[in-house]
Amino acid sequence: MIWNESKECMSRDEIINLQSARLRKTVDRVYHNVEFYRKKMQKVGLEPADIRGIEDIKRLPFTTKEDLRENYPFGLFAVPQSQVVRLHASSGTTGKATVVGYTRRDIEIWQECVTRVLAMANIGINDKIQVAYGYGLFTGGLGLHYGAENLGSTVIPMSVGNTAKLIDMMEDFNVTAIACTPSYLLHIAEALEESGKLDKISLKAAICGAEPWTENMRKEIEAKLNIKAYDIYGLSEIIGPGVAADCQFHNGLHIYEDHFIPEIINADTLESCEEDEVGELVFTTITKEALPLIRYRTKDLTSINYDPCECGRTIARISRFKGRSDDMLIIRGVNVFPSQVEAALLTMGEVSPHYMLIVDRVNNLDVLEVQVEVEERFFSDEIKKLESLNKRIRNVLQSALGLSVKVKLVEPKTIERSQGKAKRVIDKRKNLV
Ligand code: DLL
Repeated sequence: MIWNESKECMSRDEIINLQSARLRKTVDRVYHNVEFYRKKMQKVGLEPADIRGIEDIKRLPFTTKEDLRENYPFGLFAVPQSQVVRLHASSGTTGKATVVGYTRRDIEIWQECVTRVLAMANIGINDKIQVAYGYGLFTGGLGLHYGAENLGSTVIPMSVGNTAKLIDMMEDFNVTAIACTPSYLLHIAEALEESGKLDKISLKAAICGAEPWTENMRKEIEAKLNIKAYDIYGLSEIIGPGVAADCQFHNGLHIYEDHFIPEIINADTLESCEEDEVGELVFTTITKEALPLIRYRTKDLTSINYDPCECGRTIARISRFKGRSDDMLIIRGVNVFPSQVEAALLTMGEVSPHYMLIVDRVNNLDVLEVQVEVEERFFSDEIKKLESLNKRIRNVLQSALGLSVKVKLVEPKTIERSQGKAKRVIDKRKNLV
């Protein structure tokens, strides 16, 4: 039995009718409550009544992260502060932090979305789940926490920072599920192996997200830990984790279309993409009260498909993320995403999923060096074996990227482990003038 069949298995007509009604309400509310939207709509001669349904969504102007920054902290809020029960904020590493707010109803909706994600991963009241996303302004910790509590699972609010303790509790409490970034889960897997506790744990499922990861990485994690790993997507601006997630068929991430209308656009022309064509994901929130967002450009690159899934859900699916448009590296004119490197590396049995991309400019030429961790034994073997592995990796990467790269094989544990979002790229060109 699917946990919320009535919301996830509607016919396309029912979805469109529901989205249209909610969109009309949202547009009306932002027009009357948020000066920013009123001015933007007036500029293009739009009134709320012009938006009759989702067929008119394309007439509405886009919203961007810059708009949120320019209206920092609360300029885009659509309710008075007295109705805001919680604030979260992005880290602001690339500029001023973006602040997001929630009414009590928003929190309930967010909670329900995360609950649906967990139910989709077959997690229930008999599960004990360690939430090992950061707690605090980041939406990962509290987002997963309340979703799991709402579902009725037993929540262990680990946060990040103490892997040894996490492992002890995993063993002592018979933890059955964990929510954390995929890179942190790899680190946990490594630590479990080292401590000899890998076969003493009862873990069966992981809910991983907050950063791009490939299908190969998902399978690698499943094999290492003998568990099922699921992909959860979300972003603070839209609500936090729980905007979309995959089911047991791992055939794309189901979007909760009763709350968020997705669009895929060509980032250059801003025109809509065809079904299954990769472009930038855009969301309009249709139930959020405190911070409704109209056609918010996520910068995340994916494609959309409307065919019903094998699991029975009819809500649209987005494909695994290729990355973010601002993560794309241009190396000697070739577009490279870190996810392509990861996918290619993990097709080879002998390399670990720990890698780093270092981009530099030498004699006016871009150079991409890929550092990859390989097992200790390669370093103790004769040098020939190391050279031959290096060559094989170079060839695999060259055919995957269409670009020649330098490969540096490094010893286990050389590449920094992350407990939150992994940093996989060092672009030294940014420091050049
Ligand atoms: O990362 C919310 C979250 C927490 C999602 C826990 C999943 C689990 P932000 O910090 O605002 O929010 O970052 C959002 O992270 O636009 C994507 O670029 C990236 N991202 C999130 N989930 C995935 C995923 C949280 N499953 C940004 N796959 C997004 C790929 C992801 N990228």
